[in-house]
Amino acid sequence: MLILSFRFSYPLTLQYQGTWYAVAKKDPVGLFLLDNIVSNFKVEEDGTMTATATGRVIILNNWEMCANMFGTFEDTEDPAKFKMKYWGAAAYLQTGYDDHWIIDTDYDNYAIHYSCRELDVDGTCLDGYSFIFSRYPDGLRPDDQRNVTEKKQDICFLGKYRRVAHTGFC
Ligand code: ODT
Repeated sequence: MLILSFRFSYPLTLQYQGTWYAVAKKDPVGLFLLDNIVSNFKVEEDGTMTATATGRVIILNNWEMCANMFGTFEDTEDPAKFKMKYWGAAAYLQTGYDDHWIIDTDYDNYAIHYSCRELDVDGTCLDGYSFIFSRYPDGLRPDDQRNVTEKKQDICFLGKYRRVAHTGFC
């Protein structure tokens, strides 16, 4: 069962701005971003949050490239839960409208993102993805690692993550 508790209050987004490096990822069905994934969050003048993301993808029959992606976020009643509309710089890249939940962050070191695209009849997640973000490309501090492991368990994704490499490809 998925039980989440959020400890954020407005404005989550201001401190969340800036660069985040994906260091681990639980893939959804139809995996898209492979590695070298870097996101940059920004709060616009009207207060809405936007983000860009780059990452290595393989599309169109084995064509390897860096995808440049853009996203806009809609607030919900929960300050840590957003809806994310996203699209690519080119028409052949993915588009979508996903949940974008921030499970936990300390703003300065780590953030845990979660999105369930499809729920099973029992309320568990049938198809979802999650990113573990760090402010540093080489990973999480040991103190944060412990906390992140606990949260992976809370969202029932423990053991389902793979490491995301940063090789300089993008
Ligand atoms: O890579 C996958 O398998 C699925 C995820 C694709 C979503 C890519 C959308 C990027 C849009 C702009 C940046 C947003 C940053 C979001 C951070 C985490 C969730 C993608």
